[in-house]
Amino acid sequence: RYEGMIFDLDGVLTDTARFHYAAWKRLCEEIGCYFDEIINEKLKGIGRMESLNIILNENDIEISDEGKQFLADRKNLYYKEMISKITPMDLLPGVSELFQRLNELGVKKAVASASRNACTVLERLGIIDYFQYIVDTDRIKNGKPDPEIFLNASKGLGIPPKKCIGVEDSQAGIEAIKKAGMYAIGIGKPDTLYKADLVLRDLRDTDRIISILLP
Ligand code: G16
Ligand code: MG
Repeated sequence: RYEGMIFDLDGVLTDTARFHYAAWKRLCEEIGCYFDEIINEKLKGIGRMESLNIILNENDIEISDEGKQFLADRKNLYYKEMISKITPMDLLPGVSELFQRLNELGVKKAVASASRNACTVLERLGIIDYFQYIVDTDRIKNGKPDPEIFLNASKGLGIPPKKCIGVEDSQAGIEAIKKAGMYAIGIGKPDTLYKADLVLRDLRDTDRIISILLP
């Protein structure tokens, strides 16, 4: 049986993925950059500065480090404005029920998000106390698809990777979970998350998830 579940935040527990998209879109419109859903897919689970680098690369734009910092800060300002309105109503379907079941079963939970805004979002959602461990992104040297963030979470929970299930909505995240040696549940579409062991539309099918946890 599995003893721990490690959750990504954006796109798994709440739909902040659309806020990241909207914030980048707004920035790109201001600076005359092209940005679409296809580029956005590559940014999921990827850190802020690396995301900006991907956008600038796609547009063949080169700018100074100070310029990049300015743009990344600006995007974050837009993003923070958007997440300031989050409430517990913004939890994605199935999350509350799943957490309750996991608590009853004594399954430990952690958050492995690349976002520096993760704690703010978890607090606004009212779920921060559900987690035994939240990865501090500042301590992670290599972002997803490197397994470091998930290995850190398993260590933080005190549960070996083999006994953990990781849940992700991004390609980079699924790759990270698999490299960490965990069972991977993808949230989204099977064609983009084909590396996952199981792909679900959301976390609503609690019975299915429990049957994997406790075979
Ligand atoms: C999230 C998002 C990414 C975002 C990153 C950094 O990762 O998926 O799109 O670029 O966090 O966020 P911030 O700019 O708030 O530090 P995850 O791992 O939660 O999906
Ligand atoms: Mg995500």
